[in-house]
Amino acid sequence: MPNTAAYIAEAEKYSAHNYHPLPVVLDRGEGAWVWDVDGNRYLDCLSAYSAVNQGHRHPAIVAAAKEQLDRLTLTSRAFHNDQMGPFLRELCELTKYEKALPMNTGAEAVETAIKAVRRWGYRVKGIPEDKAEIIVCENNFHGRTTTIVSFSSEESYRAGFGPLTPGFPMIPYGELGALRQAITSNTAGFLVEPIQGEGGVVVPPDGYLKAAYEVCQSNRVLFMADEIQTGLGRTGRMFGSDWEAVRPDVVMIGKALSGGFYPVSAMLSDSEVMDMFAPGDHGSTFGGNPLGAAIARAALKVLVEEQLFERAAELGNWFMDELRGIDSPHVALVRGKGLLIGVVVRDESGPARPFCEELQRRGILAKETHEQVIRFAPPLVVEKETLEWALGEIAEVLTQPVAVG
Ligand code: IF1
Repeated sequence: MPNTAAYIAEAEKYSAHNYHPLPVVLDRGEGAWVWDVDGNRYLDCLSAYSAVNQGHRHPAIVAAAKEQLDRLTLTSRAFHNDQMGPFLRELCELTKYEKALPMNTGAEAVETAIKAVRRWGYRVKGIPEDKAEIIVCENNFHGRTTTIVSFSSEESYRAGFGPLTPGFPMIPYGELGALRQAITSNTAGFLVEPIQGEGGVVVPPDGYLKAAYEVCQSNRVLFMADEIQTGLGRTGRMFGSDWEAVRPDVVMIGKALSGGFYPVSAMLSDSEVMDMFAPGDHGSTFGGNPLGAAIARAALKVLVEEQLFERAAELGNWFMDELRGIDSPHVALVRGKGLLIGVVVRDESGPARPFCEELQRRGILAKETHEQVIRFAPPLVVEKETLEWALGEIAEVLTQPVAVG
């Protein structure tokens, strides 16, 4: 049986080198836990970047997936299927939007929103042809398509992939004045993450989202919230925007919409925006397929029935306080909301990566983001006792005298 090194060598040989994973090869997961090919157990503190909020292989989602696999997997949108309608109704009832457009990946949901909002800009707001602008924030992460990387502020995401898509003025995140200044009569939308995930778990100043929403509203600019990472309970509410009682005009969700079983994403809005699409204008072979829809229905049900939003809020508050209580020479600050938490490592202590490697040796999988940030985002079903154990390990790793590695 091949061992860890052999699996890694094989992947290195045959895959594009677009990742630098931790040296662990996983072959099983259950709840908050995953196992590697050598039988070692780890607490998953990444949750596949918040896709497995419901925990690995949640039994209710497994059951729904199996049942659907035995009936029908894909029809394409050329025909109706008996899962998509109920899925979209349940999703709209839960999120209180009039319409939902199902896609697969997060990036596709963002692309869908960009298309809808641009068209709304032309047809409803009256922006002259090809002049529509969508304001974005520095340090954003919205996906990897050529259009989306066109408005990334991260050089390596863009370099060599041009020509880039125009129409995305960029402003600093969290600065209201910059938003006011950037808006023109050609501004159709403002695209923002309620908390910047990849950006290093950056929480904007209190009141920013609410005020930004109001600025958008008074200028007829659509407020577009990328809730792909912050949504569906991760921050302790259904949406990150809920913390400031903002109801975005357009919401993008993905990741945990399927509990990590299958790529399912969606754009949510009311009819005024969604009705910009007519037959043939947009679509996807797999979007709205019965397997994905059945899985997403079960995944949403788990979030509600197990009250995972509330659980993330409670556990997250406590966990973040405990992390802040660790007297570490290496930690600059701890920030986040709910169970989306970033521990920022001081520059003098070196990058976050060696801390993640030491955590791995102790049975905790966390991934660094932006060099200096260790991200803790366990599945929302994680037990408090498990986090208590993890805190002991984390405290030891963060209080070792020299940066480990
Ligand atoms: C990778 C990051 C997280 C997202 C937000 C859209 C998307 C994402 C707010 C696109 C995706 C993923 C992509 C994944 C790593 C991961 C990530 F570090 F890259 F930024 F979570 F923090 N909007 N984020 O976070 O969704 O098309 O991937 O389904 O390796 O690119 P997708």
